[in-house]
Amino acid sequence: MDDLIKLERNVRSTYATTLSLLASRYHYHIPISERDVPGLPRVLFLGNHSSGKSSFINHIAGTEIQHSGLAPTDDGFTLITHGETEETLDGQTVVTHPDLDYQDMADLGPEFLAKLQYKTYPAEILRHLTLIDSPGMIDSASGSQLRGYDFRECVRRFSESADLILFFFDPDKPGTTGEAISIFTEQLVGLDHKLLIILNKVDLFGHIRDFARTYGTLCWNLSKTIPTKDTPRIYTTYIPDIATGEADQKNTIPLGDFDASREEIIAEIKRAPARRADNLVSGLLIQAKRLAVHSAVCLEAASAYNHLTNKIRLGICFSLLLVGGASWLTRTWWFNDEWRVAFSERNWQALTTPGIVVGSAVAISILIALIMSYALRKLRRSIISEEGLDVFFKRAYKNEFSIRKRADLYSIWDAVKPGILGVVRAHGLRSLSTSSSSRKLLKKLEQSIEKEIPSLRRKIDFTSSFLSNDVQPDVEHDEQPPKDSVSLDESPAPPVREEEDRSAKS
Ligand SMILES: Nc1nc2c(ncn2[C@@H]2O[C@H](COP(=O)(O)OP(=O)(O)OP(=O)(O)O)[C@@H](O)[C@H]2O)c(=O)[nH]1
Ligand SMILES: [Mg+2]
Repeated sequence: MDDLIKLERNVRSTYATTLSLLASRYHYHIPISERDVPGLPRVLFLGNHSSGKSSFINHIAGTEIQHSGLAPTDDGFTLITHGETEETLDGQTVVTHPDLDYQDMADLGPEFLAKLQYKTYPAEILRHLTLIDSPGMIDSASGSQLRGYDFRECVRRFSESADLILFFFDPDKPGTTGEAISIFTEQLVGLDHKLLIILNKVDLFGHIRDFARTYGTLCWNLSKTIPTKDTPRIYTTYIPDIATGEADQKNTIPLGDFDASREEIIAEIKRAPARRADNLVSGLLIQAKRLAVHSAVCLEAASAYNHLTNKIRLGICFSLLLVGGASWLTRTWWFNDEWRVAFSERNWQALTTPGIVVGSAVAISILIALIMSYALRKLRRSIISEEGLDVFFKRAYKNEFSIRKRADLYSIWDAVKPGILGVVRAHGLRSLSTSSSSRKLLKKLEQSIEKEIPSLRRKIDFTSSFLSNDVQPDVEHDEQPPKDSVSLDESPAPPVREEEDRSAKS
């Protein structure tokens, strides 16, 4: 677990040292949620009511932490993690406790906090994880009125910060409930990489036909709500401690395969820290690559613009020098006695020749100035158009494209282009740095994309220690709790994370 904390620190320091300065120079916004979910890896249990979420938590913890029952049982979220003793904290304390990383949940409202609980239990599996139990979903169009808080928003928040989401169904409700449908189509969009769908209580099927019918109904309902090409995998399982009595009497389907499925789910739960590590590094890598393309194209466009404005400036200086030189060389022609006398006598007719020369010189200068400003405006407009930026993108990566087709670069470019357009429109091309220090920062970023960032993930070995632990409670262990878990009777330790945060931000 120390490895994961170290990795988090390394990821934060890479954000602070390699990314943030370049990002501020090119007005690149690094989304906070993608880079920073503090605390232990989180596993979120979602699903229809009475589908067995709390029972599954009790099963993997090896003891009854959560109440379970046939009627809707949980009406609030419960955060369950390791502690030397069994303790329960209320929601208000959870969001104000400096050592717990849930301060951002405070704005979900007093009704949500009134039903939020934080439980510690000395179960070994919880040493490296926080399990989040949720209220079951119901078939009500107005869930928020029923619960008193915005359930969907809470699900969205917990889902975004979770490393694994388990979505439970049971044979009674293989058709998704109203709430489940809207959560699949709204709150869980884009999170399918960390979503496992579970059909629980399969021991209740009296016959294989019933199982097939229910499984088919669930697939059908999911295919309508999850907009992916393939039907998602459904883990089919049951909880043995609960099922035995009934299964002995009426079970006609062999339960062996479902045991294997349950073991797979538990293995995935134990893999949550590894998922967290992967998510941290891949999130950093994605941001770093996007920032590199963003900065490279900004640099290219700003350099081209500066190059042209410099040329124009040089042209103006050259013309001024030419005019000055020509005037100097022809000074005897300009300042002859005849014109001097005509000027003092206000005899404009006699000054027609020099007047025409001066007038045409001024007219030509104005014309040149107008043409140049028009050309500059046109150039600026062409740079800040999508097509213009495409040209600079290709120019910035001409070496890479000359070697092979880089589809990955194009997909990053698609994600980054709207941001660059916004930046040049809002801040202008002049605001973008073209200094050698910015080029050095970009080079450093590109080097860490190649070597340092991928090597962060390699340093961790998740196959050791906690991944091989049994799913049994271990009340009498002597080890100290990990740094992230909280002993509730102790006075709060210094908030290490906040310090890190501050240093990362600075
Ligand atoms: N036969 C059988 N019963 C189960 C299984 N899992 C859970 N149950 C029972 O189903 C009922 C509901 O279980 P809970 O764990 O309370 O379900 P929940 O999803 O937490 O429900 P809510 O908190 O209301 O959302 C309880 O009576 C459990 O004993 C299973 O695999 N097989
Ligand atoms: Mg429950």
